[in-house]
Amino acid sequence: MAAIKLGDKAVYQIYPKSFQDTNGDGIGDLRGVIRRLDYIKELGVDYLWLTPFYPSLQYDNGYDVADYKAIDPVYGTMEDFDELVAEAGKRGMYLMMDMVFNHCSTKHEWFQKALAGDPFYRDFFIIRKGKAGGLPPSNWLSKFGGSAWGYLPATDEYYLHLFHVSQADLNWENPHVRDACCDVVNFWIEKGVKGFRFDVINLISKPESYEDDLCGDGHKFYTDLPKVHEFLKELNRRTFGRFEDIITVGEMASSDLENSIRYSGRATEELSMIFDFHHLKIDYPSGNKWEIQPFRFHDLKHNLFTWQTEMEKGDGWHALFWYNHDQPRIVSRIGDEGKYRVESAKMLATVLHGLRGTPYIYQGEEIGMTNAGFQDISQYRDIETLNVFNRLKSEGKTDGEVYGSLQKKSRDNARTPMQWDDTETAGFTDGTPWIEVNGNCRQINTLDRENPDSIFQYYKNLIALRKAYPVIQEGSFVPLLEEDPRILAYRRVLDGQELTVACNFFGEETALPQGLLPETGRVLISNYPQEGKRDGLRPYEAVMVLRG
Ligand code: TEU
Ligand code: CA
Repeated sequence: MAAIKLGDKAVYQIYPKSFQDTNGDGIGDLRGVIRRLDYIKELGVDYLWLTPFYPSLQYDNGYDVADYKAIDPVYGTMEDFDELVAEAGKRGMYLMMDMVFNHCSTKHEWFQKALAGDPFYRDFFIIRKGKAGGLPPSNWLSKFGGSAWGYLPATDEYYLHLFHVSQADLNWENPHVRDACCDVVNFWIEKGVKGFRFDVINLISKPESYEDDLCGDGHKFYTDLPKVHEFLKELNRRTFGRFEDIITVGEMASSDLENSIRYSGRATEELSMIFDFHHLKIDYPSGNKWEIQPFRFHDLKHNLFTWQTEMEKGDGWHALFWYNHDQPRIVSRIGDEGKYRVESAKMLATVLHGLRGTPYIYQGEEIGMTNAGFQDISQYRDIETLNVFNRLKSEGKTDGEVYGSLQKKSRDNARTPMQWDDTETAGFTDGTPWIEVNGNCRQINTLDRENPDSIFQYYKNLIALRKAYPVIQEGSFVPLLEEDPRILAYRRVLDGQELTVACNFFGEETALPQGLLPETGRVLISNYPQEGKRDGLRPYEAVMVLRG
């Protein structure tokens, strides 16, 4: 298993389609990433996770992979890729590839051969007869709406697709599927890739029989099945686990603590770390993502505290993140995208970067980018959003309700182009961007990053602090002020050193309990000038103090 240290690393996530276009077709490309490597390097990160740029029909923006070992011409060539690896390497940064192994595109040759009747490839997928009365094998729902079973008229059968109808689930019980996936990972390792992110990897094991879910969408039948651990151990042993310097992260959809600890524990030889999403479900407590609810501070705090404490006890390891290409921008979601945008962006960064785990920064987070603010369905691109729009409309929701929800929840919120400068297309493209640029690029862009008060400098400083202080890398987590309605505070402790983090999550000043911040401590970072005595926290104030 990789013996590589995780606590001093940071990862930058790139959504290539929206990062930097270099040929004027309005779509970001690999040469665009190469062009911006110096910018990324300035931040001080170690790894670049790029979401999929393999050949794909782009129904799900590349998560419908049609060939795992090639580059989609829209993004560039294999030579561009090799150059990217080499250029990143010169700057001390490594690539993390996105491996989408729960499903592949129905245009992938495996599925095409299965459709043509090849029994070898048929067994790569989960194909079943329907139930009497023209019903699919079970009532499970796809994550993007509708049945999770796609109909195959030629044979009157169904194939499982937990996501879009163009994404057919792979049959991990079949050893040839596992061989093929190992082969893909080894292919990219040979190209110099040093990191892997495994898409919805806790869903790869499916039950022996397909029963109806009488009280849900079916996810309890395929989430965290015991065999996932076996499959991951095998993948580890046959691919990345043979090397000391490769890191891995599993995207865990609704995984529980016990399984998360096993996926990421050092002793279990599965993955280096996991993304869990429990801290982001705090604004749809009833489980319906599209319902508008204010975020519940107490739930957020309780969630972070429980997972930090329990993961440490079990020796699991977290990938720390506020959002990614599937989630709204965090400053719009639980910060303040208006008056206190800068303060709240820095505050949220402080909370996250002080925690135990490896921090991930999503492109644009380091300049405090906000939600898209799209007002019309023609501006949206995401398949999930388009499906939900139709569903909500057919349920009789008003335009106000539907757009209210999309503007807060759509995945497109995080997918608008990176805001490099204050021009009309934000420096992203010379052509027409595939998705509209947020008009606030006039004010929010990378041009002010030299300013010592910029959000960019703040992120840079947080990453540098992590690299400098073992207490941030390895310290034990101690929750503080569990019941305080406005402040999130915790301590990290290591070898007599004590790091205290205290953050005000709201736009009003709040009292700070006496003695919480050590009087003798040194302020490592804060989003406000620190002088005089501390008896309160200003709006969205964050402070990190070290003692010892
Ligand atoms: O996401 C998996 C996932 O469960 C989500 O975060 C998903 O966006 C959500 O369920 C929709 O409500 C991963 C990828 O990150 C995502 O972009 C892909 O669409 C998905 O897998 C399928 O490959
Ligand atoms: Ca392009």
